[in-house]
Amino acid sequence: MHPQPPSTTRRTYCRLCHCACPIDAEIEDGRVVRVRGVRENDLYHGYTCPKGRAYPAMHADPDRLLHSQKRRPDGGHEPISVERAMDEIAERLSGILAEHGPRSVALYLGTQCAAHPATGALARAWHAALGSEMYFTPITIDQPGKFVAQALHGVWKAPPQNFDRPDAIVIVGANPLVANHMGLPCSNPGRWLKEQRARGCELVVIDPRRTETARQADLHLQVRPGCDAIVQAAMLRILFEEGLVDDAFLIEEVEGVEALRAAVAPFVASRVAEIAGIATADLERAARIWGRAARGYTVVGTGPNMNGPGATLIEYLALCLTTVCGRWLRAGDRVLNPGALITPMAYKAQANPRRPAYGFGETLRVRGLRDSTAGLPTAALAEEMILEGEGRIRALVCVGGNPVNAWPDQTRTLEALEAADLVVQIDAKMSETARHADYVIATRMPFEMPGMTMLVDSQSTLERGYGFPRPFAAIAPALVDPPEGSDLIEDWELFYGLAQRMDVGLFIGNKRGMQPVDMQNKPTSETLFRAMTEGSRIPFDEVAAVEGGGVFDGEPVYVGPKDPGCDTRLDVGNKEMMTDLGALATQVTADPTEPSPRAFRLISRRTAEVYNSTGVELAGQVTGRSFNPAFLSPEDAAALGLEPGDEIRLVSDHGRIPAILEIDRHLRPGLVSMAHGWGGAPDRDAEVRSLGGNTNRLASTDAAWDRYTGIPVMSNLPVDVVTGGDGAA
Ligand SMILES: Nc1nc2c(c(=O)[nH]1)N[C@H]1C(S)=C(S)[C@@H](COP(=O)(O)OP(=O)(O)OC[C@H]3O[C@@H](n4cnc5c(=O)[nH]c(N)nc54)[C@H](O)[C@@H]3O)O[C@H]1N2
Ligand SMILES: Nc1nc2c(c(=O)[nH]1)N[C@H]1C(S)=C(S)[C@@H](COP(=O)(O)OP(=O)(O)OC[C@H]3O[C@@H](n4cnc5c(=O)[nH]c(N)nc54)[C@H](O)[C@@H]3O)O[C@H]1N2
Ligand code: SF4
Ligand SMILES: [Mo]
Repeated sequence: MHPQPPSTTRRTYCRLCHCACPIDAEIEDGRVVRVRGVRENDLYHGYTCPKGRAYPAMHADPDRLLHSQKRRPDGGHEPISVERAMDEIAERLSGILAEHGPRSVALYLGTQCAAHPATGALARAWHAALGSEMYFTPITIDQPGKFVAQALHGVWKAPPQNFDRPDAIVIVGANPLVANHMGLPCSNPGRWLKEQRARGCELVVIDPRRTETARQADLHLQVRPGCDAIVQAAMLRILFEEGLVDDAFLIEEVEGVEALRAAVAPFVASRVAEIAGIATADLERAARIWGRAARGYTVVGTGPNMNGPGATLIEYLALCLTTVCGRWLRAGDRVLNPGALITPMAYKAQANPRRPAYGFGETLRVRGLRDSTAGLPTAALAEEMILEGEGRIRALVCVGGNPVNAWPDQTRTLEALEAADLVVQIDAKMSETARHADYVIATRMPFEMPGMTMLVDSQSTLERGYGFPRPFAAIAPALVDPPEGSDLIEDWELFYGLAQRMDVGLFIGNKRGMQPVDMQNKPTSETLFRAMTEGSRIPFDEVAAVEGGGVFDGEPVYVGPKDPGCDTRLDVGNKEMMTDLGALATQVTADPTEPSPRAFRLISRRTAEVYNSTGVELAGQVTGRSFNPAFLSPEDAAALGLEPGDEIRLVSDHGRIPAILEIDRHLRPGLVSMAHGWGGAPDRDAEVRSLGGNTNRLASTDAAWDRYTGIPVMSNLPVDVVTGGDGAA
């Protein structure tokens, strides 16, 4: 299919994460053996990261799935041809639908289906054709507050100032120099940051750990976890008090200003600093850096979003910080990144009409949770699969996600997978979730499939502190064939195959319109990509012609003036948000210390060599460490008499896990910092030194959660560190 000389180099882009770094892939004997960044690319300047450089090894992993699998009655798996698997799955799903209705079939689209945008599109088209609303994504266990807060605050019809010449950047609980996600542009983040700081831009990082990003900051507030809302409220108070707000913008475009001013009044800097464990002068300085800058952006990452209750408020306050300083583009401003593969947008200097934020659509049977602008709460999905009775979810189809490792409350997730009538996992390896699935559909990996950057493109235009700084786009063909003797499909082909067998039609397209997918003659990835990019700002062929992708500025795009008579406004005084802030104010003025019998707080983090659970099995080859350490401060380790490499257990109110201790001198005492995505089910606890431990067994979905989005506490979780592990947790 792709005849190639024995050794060759081809330019493409990396698809492991959203950054889409251009790479030169060295191909030997039909396998990608090495990737290198593209130095001459003037956005990326040769940038790649450790996990991206390990991607060829992940493709070549001897444990990679080459055939789909079917579970045997004894719990093990045996190979099955993918066509046969699709026949059987379609038949079983049809039976479940006939007996229990569309709600009984849930779809979960995980993080590893973003590289090929047709996967999500066809999966959703198929699921919608079944009539089911039970559609879930990791968004609701990631940063769901972003979406709900935006709906409560209102959306400006033009981008934020973002990566265009910022003078101040405030990053709250994100570490973009490692995660390459929120906070710095997808490109060469370190180099970009240096350039901005050389221009005089100041970086403030708010994080309990002196992260790689914090070490580059002008000011690091090493806060106690869980203090982000009160810190931001104190910053807002200072901005109002010192006149560091954009009065003209507030008068013209914003409502709720007086409500916000009153709500932040109790958050006196000295008191908040005391609670957050930082210096008052530093907190004041952070507010002044932000308030005095001419331009800038602020973002909140996953850490604060995983605080559970109050997570939406944290995101809302970040929007308030943006809006009170008027950091949105105005009429006549150039939009540096108007997107490339998305349909052109008309930008205007005005607020969009507000839309419902949460509490609409489908009602779940647990905890009264409902849909929100972030989607149905994934943290309730396992319960929905277990809870008997009408409306129970009986089948789960899961693409490029790993519920057993990624969902909060691992024990309940395992119970849910056992309780289900049918679990179908689409994966490239025998992940923990695959081990518990009835069918595992083995897929091609990205170098064996075409790819397109459309999903990042569509998000980076309006988000704060996220995405490409300029309209970067890439479309790549498959580089190599799948391994010889394998029976692998592209993920979307499963949904096409099921739709054919279940006799339902599929539609694909974009904002401009949807078109039916040909169900007689199977389309190619390219046909699907073309349908999705029809009418895009930059034509498909223009992007596809540039190997490894490029920046497609096209015609310059400017923000237009406000519509005559438009009276929609942004809202910084949303009633519910002000009520939530009021509850925090009571804590600040009284004694805020929540008594916890547990000595430590477990906080979330990411490490450079893996992407959630993708790559954990090869981590040993990348870093020499095949587990996710539980990091403690040197002081705490010494006090407990522990040495690096010691096996410990972490115990929460909800569960216990084994872990291997490591020292992090950048960590605030009183904390355990540990990455998620690692470890196995409890039956593999003895393998902690080769698999790591799973932090999600410590998290409960129903002890405390954000009432808007359902996200439970996944960071700032009370735990004890118990010494003397014996392998079994
Ligand atoms: N290498 C690598 N890159 C990744 C991933 C990966 O697994 N590995 N995952 C990808 C995914 S899915 C996502 S969503 C993004 C996430 O991107 P980020 O949000 O940047 O993720 P982290 O690096 O975990 O940064 C979270 C930070 O929050 C801090 N933190 C924890 N609790 C609190 C708190 O209560 N308050 C404050 N202020 N800080 C807190 C932690 O110390 C940590 O430094 O990264 C993506 N990129
Ligand atoms: N405690 C705690 N829990 C968390 C987080 C946290 O910080 N702390 N972070 C949360 C966040 S931000 C997110 S986004 C979620 C992630 O949640 P998920 O998306 O459910 O988890 P991943 O580990 O990213 O799952 C990726 C799966 O894709 C498979 N895979 C790898 N390559 C391919 C491929 O080429 N094709 C296909 N089809 N599959 C492939 C992997 O083997 C793995 O099974 O986890 C959340 N869970
Ligand atoms: S940051 Fe790393 S994983 Fe992400 S696209 Fe670039 S090289 Fe690949
Ligand atoms: Mo995520």
